[in-house]
Amino acid sequence: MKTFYSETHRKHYPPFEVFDGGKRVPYLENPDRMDRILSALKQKDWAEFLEPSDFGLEPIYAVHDKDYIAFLASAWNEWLDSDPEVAASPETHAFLPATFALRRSPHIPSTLLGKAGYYMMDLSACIVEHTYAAALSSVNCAVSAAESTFHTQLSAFALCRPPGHHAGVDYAAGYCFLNNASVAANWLSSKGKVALLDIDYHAGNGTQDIFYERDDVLTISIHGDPDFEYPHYIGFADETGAGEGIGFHRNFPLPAGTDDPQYLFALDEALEIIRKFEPQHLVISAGMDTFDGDPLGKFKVTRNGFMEIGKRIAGMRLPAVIIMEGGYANEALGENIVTLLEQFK
Ligand code: SP5
Ligand code: ZN
Repeated sequence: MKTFYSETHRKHYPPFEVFDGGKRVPYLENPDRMDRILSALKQKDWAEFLEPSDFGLEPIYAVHDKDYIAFLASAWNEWLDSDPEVAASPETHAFLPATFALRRSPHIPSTLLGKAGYYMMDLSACIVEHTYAAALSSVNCAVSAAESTFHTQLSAFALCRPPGHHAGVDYAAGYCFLNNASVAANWLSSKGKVALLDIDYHAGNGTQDIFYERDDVLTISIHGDPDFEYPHYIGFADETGAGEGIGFHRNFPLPAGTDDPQYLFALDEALEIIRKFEPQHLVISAGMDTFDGDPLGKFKVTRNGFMEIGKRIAGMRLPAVIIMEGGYANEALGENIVTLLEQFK
């Protein structure tokens, strides 16, 4: 299976994030995640590693707001220039706002911190010096995998870091800056209908926002109920699309403690909806944080569960672009994603 991967992600490694209660903790979405996946994949003879191609900004602008991209590109340097304390020890800092926009008025402030509160949704999408470069290379992995899948009609893997599914048209959130899966799905949508299935533990709010009013890309997310879980304000069952897109988004919020049988029951319903839609291509937002023991998750999906999930999705017989999202139980992460991928080869 073609696996698109770039080393560019390494320099995006914020020194901390902020958890509930204002607690500063080491950044959970770390480069070690990729090392675990790489070493598990390298033990398999079916994984073929490829550098992504550079697709430039056009496929990104087709999904994201230009001013938001300009903010991402310049935020770190502007912050460095504005604060001597940051400039004195940049490696100990991460750029985060301390205020958040309600977005009730159309005004986007002209200043750096005003923009930060507008374009950043929480305290885990920290920006450091090379965040933008890493986000661009992550998107390029996703589009490269989409292009490969389109040309070969075989499933491909985009080993993306940073992840993407929490990033919306004009905002960063939850370790995500550019929505890799959405850029790939939108790129594929010019070739025919696309279904995007999000199996990360967290609701794919960014993806939901991006395609909410479209009927050519069906989006489905299976996740921890936002009533108790991040991202809290989106991902409920009654959000099913708007305008042309009514009926083309579905959420499956599941309770804490969800185990393999409960998960697979929801998955089967999601796959049935996808079958009826008759897409040309499938995009999978593959987060492994549903795993029993993930530090950010409350589900109990097992290694065997990932095998069955992979089997059932692969059983759709659709060329799939599999995009890496979350998953923070690093010691199990490599084997978990390999177990899922193996079902597609
Ligand atoms: C891509 C992805 O999986 N992003 C997830 C971002 C989640 N950020 C959550 C922050 C809230 C942390 N709550 C910590 C509970 C630890 N027991
Ligand atoms: Zn997640």
